Amino acid sequence: MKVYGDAVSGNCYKIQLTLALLEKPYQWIHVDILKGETKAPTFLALSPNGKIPILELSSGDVISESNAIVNYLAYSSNLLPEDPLALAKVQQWQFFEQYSHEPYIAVARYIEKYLGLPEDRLEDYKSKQEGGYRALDVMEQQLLKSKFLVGETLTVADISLFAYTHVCHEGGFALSNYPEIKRWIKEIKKHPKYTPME
Ligand SMILES: N[C@@H](CCC(=O)N[C@@H](CS)C(=O)NCC(=O)O)C(=O)O
Repeated sequence: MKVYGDAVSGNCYKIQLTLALLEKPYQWIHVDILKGETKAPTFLALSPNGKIPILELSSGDVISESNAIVNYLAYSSNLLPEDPLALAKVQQWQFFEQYSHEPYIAVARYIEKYLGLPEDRLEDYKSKQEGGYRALDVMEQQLLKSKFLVGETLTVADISLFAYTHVCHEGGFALSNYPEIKRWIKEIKKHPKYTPME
């Protein structure tokens, strides 16, 4: 398997963390988004949407969208529940991540960490704060009720949400008012096969 990604990207880190927890071997191919490598014709031939991460299987099949890749990798492991209700809850969190969390927290982090918070993106950066904190509030409420996002064991829902939440300070978000999220982050980091983001 080949993973095309950037180790600093949370979407790509979801794949690295899943592969580490499952102890699956893979080849990592670095793609530099700031150099426009996701828009190069060779990359677009693999993935027409021009975004990382992508997973290329030995069959030549290519999967894009981080959460779809994570679910493919976790298939028939204890990270992806079989029970339809638990599976729907996992997917509920993954769709939440893509629509209500990543567009705020990951984008603010991109503006700060990748772009160095340029003056002309400051308003955009600030506009992400409210939505980001709203997403953290939703997570905190759930984590008051259960050890992980879906019940008492780690699932891919946690991986999908952990990726950008544990580095949210890099986008200007503080976790001081979120004790349950801090507990959950510690819990995930304690996993014996945990691998940190670079
Ligand atoms: N929904 C996609 C988002 C992927 C995405 O936004 N990737 C960013 C890096 S984190 C990217 O490739 N940006 C470069 C570009 O758009 O050219 C996923 O979850 O995989």
